[in-house]
Amino acid sequence: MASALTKLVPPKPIKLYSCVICPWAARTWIVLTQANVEFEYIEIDLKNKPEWFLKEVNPGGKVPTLKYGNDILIESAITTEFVADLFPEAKLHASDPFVRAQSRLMADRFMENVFGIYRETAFGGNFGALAKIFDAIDKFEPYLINAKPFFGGSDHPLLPEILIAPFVSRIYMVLESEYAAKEILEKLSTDPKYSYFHTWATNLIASPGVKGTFDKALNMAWLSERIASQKK
Ligand SMILES: N[C@@H](CCC(=O)N[C@@H](CS)C(=O)NCC(=O)O)C(=O)O
Repeated sequence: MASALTKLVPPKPIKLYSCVICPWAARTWIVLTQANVEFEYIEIDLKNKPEWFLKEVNPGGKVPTLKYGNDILIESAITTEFVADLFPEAKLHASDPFVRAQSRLMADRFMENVFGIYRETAFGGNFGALAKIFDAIDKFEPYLINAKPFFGGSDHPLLPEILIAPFVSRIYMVLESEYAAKEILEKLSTDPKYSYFHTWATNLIASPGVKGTFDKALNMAWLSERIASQKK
């Protein structure tokens, strides 16, 4: 991983158009932060998108949008991989091709099994869906290989872990909130069956790139507002 003191300077200036409550944008924000890249962060109000953003940056209007020199890149999986490829010294890909393939499989399985639970709670207001987390972990955990503390024994999260990190932090945020049945987090944190997943997830949430880009209070306020508007 890059030294905390030395910023990685990209060949062309990088601007990240993002929004603090967007988990997709968080992927790119995390990778830039973790790799200690020099970049400019621009917050976009998605409820009131600036005209200049739509006209001059991204007519599609979505975040993340990454500007590299004069070129525009979109789609979080692509912008995130671009940063990892631009800075090989940040070691965001596993060096062993098999480990790299497995880590991608792990992220795919996570998105297939765990992402839906986040969507049901944050967008559907169905907090009962959180009980499905245990079955989802059973399906995803076999691919979480040698996560000590991160995939393949890495001392920092690898790209596939960064892709899922925004959802891990948000699911834990919901589990810690008044909306979730308390027993779920209690079981996750005390039952030995889930200790491998829970330790990995806790380490991921605490890793500097993830922690430094996740404003829990703001995200919680967004969620509460959403739930309140659904009740109206
Ligand atoms: N598939 C896109 C999804 C990005 C996305 O949906 N971003 C949302 C915010 S979380 C957005 O920009 N919404 C504004 C809009 O759709 O107009 C990615 O991975 O980058």
